Amino acid sequence: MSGAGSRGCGSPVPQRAPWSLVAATAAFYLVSATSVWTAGAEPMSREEKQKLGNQVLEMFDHAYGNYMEHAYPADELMPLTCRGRVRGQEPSRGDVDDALGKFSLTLIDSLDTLVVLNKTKEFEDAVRKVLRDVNLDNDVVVSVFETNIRVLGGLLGGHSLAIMLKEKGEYMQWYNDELLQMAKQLGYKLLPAFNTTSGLPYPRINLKFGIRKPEARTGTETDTCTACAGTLILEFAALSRFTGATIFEEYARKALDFLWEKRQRSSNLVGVTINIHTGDWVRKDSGVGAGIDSYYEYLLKAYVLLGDDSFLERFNTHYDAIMRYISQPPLLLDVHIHKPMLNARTWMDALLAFFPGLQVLKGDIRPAIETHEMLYQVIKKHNFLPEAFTTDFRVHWAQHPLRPEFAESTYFLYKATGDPYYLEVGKTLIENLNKYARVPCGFAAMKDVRTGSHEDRMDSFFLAEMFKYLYLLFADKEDIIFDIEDYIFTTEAHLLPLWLSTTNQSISKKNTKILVSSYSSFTSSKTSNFASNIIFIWHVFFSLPVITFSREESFRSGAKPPLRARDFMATNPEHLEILKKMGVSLIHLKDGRVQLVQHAIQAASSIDAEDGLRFMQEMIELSSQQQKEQQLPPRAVQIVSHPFFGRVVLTAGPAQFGLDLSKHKETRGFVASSKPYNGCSELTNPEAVMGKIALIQRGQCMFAEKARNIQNAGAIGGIVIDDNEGSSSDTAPLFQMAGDGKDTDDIKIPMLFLFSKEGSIILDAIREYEEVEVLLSDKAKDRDPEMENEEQSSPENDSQNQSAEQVSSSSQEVDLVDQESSEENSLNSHPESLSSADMDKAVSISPSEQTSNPTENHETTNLNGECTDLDNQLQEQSETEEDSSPNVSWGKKVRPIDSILADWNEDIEAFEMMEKDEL
Ligand code: DMJ
Repeated sequence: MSGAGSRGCGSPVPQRAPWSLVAATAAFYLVSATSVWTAGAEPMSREEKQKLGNQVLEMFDHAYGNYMEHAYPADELMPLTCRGRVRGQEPSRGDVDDALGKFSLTLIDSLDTLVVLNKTKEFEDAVRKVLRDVNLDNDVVVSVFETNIRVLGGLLGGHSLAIMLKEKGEYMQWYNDELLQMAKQLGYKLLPAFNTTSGLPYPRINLKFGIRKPEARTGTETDTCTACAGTLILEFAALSRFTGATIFEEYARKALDFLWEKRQRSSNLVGVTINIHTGDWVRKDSGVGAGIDSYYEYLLKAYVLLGDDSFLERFNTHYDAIMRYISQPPLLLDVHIHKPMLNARTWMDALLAFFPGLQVLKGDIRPAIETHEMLYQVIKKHNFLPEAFTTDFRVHWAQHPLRPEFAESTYFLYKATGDPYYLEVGKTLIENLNKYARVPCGFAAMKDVRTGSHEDRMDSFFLAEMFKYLYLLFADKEDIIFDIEDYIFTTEAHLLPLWLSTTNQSISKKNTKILVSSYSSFTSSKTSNFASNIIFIWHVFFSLPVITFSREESFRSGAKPPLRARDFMATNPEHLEILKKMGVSLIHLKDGRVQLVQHAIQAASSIDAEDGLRFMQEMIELSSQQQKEQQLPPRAVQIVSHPFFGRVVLTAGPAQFGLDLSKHKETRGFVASSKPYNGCSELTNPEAVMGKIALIQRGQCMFAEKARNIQNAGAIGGIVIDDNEGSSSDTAPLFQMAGDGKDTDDIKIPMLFLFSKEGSIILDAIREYEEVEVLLSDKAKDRDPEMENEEQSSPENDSQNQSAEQVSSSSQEVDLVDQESSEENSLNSHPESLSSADMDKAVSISPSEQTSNPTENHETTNLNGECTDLDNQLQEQSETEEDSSPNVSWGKKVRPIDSILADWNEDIEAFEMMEKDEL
């Protein structure tokens, strides 16, 4: 179909436009989007729509079926390891895990999707399972916001459709409001969170113990995000109106009233984070994405559902402010609530993609079209919407946890305009999901949209929202067994019946007004520093008062420590002894890195303490020098053999030596474990690794030594697997393997590093399938599904049997695509990420890798604003869709290395600027 192409917004915002040009390009964009809208796209046939609808059904079955088979009753499916994510049994991911309450989250979140997708029988089964298996009384601390939108909303959506089905007379005849009773039980469990003077809820609650009791392990928080406090009214009001228990709606209204009172009075904007006790804005940046998004959504939808004009008035006031300050069509850029004419940052986050959908609900279609189109350009460039992206559409945060917001807006825009263009957009979303996110056991979030690597997570909202919106997009009225127009979508796409507006209306009159003037203003806390997410490898604590020399003088005298940093080996007992004498202690971190801490007071003498300081200084210098020398982006290990067929992509750390995968084509081969497994001596099984990619365990000797040993045995590449059990790139910052301080030019094969969890995916695959073939590259390669069979029988696959002599030429390192020197390609070093003193010297990598998913959870405080120098950021780039897309067929197409490196450079720059930023 020509629809998608006909939109004609190929480069809406010139990639290299300096900031001053953005307004001009935005104007161009407006004209472009509008003219195409009126032109329209070719209509899509009923058959094509049905085909796409069926595809959505099949995809849902794949996601839901794998969850039910391999994960249930766990909260979520881990699609790479094909098992359930049980909180406490997996390494903590921080705030993201607060959505998991050991209450079969994905099942509850999927309930009403089953009905929308016409899976009534499955819905009936699912409801029975919820009633039979789900316990809401677990001793677990959960996010109030997430529990409300996903679990309370899921139960209410399930209840709404259960009673609809029951009334129809065929299904659910046995149903007697059991889901509603569960919802009520959960509602009461959440109520203690509102026990604050402001009425704003605590961000977290213990399902069993509530808030304050010592056993609760929560209740000391002071801040929450605006969306966290302002996204309760739909579920709470529905609960009140369904049950007659008015307290829920009252509490949610009170929180909303408070937020309204606290809006910045001159700009009418709200900040991202608020102090739940004082009402002071903690973060004063303001946008329509992470941290605020669904607050606005719920004001408008509360008006729709509850028919209370005050909500509409508030929404309209905010909306005017948004359109005045934040909307810079087609962009939506955060501003400061007190200085709304000043942008707070130059990037946008993925959550704001819901906004065009909300604009449709408001009836403001034109800006909705423009912003949606802008977002679609970003998606066309990166296949998915990265968690954050710059005004010139580069990646700012590279993850994509299969968020549904863009599909949501696409659906609403299609409903509003009837323009078949949006069907084509939906088709692209389906294709991309199948092409890049589908794995044998479900759909995996993208860890990095640039490399195409996966994360072992499939969030419940993917089932609650994505499939609903995609299915509805292609469905005709007769494809759905009820009238969707009778319902409103919550922020999690749960369905609440509009007839609730005429139930228990008296509640709306009991509006509790908060006297905000009585709250004294406290000194507002400083914006939390983004850099605090970074794990500092070296911590140096100087206890200068106990020693008698002047540090500066001493260093100036040029004295050398008895042990030079460059010579230090953590396995050398003599070195450890010297360290001890100097008051330097070694702390082995869980993820395998080592922290060096110096307490001068613990040194044997003041001279030793002085030496210790010099040693630490040298270490810091050495490490930052190493950082400067080389900062490489992460690499990908893609499993290409049956049954993975390239669908599982693992995030790997690069090496500062050996074949540079960013300059050469990928290396492909079968894997074999080396013996000894640590690869620290001559291999005793050279015949097993010859022509293959050797698996070696981390530890015992230098990375370079391992590389030499496997290379000598004829391996065409190596994968070092972390020996720290449970380590994972989901939870630990990736690093690059440093050389051994000597010349490593003799190492010709590519070497990559995998954390233990990713490594065990390969090891498990070997156990199960024996022959496992992988591709080592800088970016996962697309795979045409039809090629799967061909691939298996391809003579190319015989390459793994190549002899040792053939290794360097046959490891597919042909087509040197980038001749730039590594100096030109190397990225700026990152000041916080310093090198490890582990035996295998490791250097931290990529700030974006270290960025915990900041937009994931509304309670996060990671989204600091920044004012990057756009002239620097908008570097040379001529990115056509073609050359920036990872749609690289197997080993044929030249990779867009410039684009990848530019993206990485931008990450580093943005990251560094973020630290400087203070709002
Ligand atoms: C969903 O859980 C909800 O839509 C929420 O409002 C924010 N976004 C996530 C999915 O991205």
